[in-house]
Amino acid sequence: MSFNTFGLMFRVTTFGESHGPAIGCVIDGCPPGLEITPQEIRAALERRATGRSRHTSQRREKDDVQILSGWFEGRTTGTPIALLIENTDARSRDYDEIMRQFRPGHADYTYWKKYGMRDYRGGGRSSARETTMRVAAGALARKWLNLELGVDIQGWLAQLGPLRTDEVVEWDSIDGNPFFCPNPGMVRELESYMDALRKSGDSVGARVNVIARNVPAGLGAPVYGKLDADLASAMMSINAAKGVEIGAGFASVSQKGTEHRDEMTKKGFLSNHAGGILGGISSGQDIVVSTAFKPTSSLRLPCRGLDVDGEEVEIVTKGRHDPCVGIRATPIVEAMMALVLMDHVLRHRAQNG
Ligand code: EPS
Repeated sequence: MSFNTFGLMFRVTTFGESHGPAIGCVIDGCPPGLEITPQEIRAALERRATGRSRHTSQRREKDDVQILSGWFEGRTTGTPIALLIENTDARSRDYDEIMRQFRPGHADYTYWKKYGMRDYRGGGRSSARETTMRVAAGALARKWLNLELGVDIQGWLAQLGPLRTDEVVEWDSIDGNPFFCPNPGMVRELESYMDALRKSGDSVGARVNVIARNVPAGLGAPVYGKLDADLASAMMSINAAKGVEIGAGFASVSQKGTEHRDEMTKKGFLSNHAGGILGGISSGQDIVVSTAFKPTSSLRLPCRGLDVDGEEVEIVTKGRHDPCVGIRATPIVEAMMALVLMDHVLRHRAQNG
């Protein structure tokens, strides 16, 4: 049981480590005939890449994706699609000093406990690098969903540390700044906050939201295949994710039933506290998911920790780390939304025709 595969009908298996020779994925179950080019996948990857601004990791990867199979004359063939990206800018010596140490707040410790060994270079598969192939696979799902059903998926930064960033939402501005911030009036404040944070050597968490529009009603199954459960699982599977809310989420706790219920009229629902999902099945309303990302645990500020012999050591992490991994998470949550919806559309068709 190794669990590197995601989805039932649109199945994505990812492989590779941050500092290994390459990362890749195999997508099985993609419908034939989808027109897609490597350039389209590269464009999706570019939005997630490191080094796009001074506010993210300065590692420079080209993410030059190759399509190795399942694609002929510009279209998917229905056979397994293999995608591969070579790692070209890993600097493994940065990790020499923590080879035998566990960074507090990092998966170093639990990987060691589980496997009795770990690829300490760049965190191996616990690295944000692993999310690259989710975005690559997500590009196919997203395109298919849009062409087939008109589904439109958009993510945004909702909060960075203490700064709420979506009190004003201008959809067209999201891709025009390095934070995926929908409020152009907040960008300067975000820049100053991040510049000071980077200087201090610390890191911070973030909240990233995603909305899917034009999702047909009826996706998801009543009990064990709930659409919201699968979305929550998908978002929680992103490295550094610590919480997921669907619709009103934890705000539902303090709501009254009269407030939470989304009243229905001939013109449609009057609100969307359900986040587009009722009883695990899509209602046809927008699907809204919010994901919390923890602060990056790889810090140059010294802290107390243990080594593999159980000895107390002072830990300092070198490397080119993101001071806020949530800044790059918007394309990742969009990809996970696309992958889950695609899988559920195919599941729905398999049962209901
Ligand atoms: C990461 C640490 C940095 C990031 C990396 C995620 O890499 P390195 O191990 O080389 O210092 O650059 O992100 C990517 C390479 C990427 O493509 O997302 C980490 O510890 O998660």
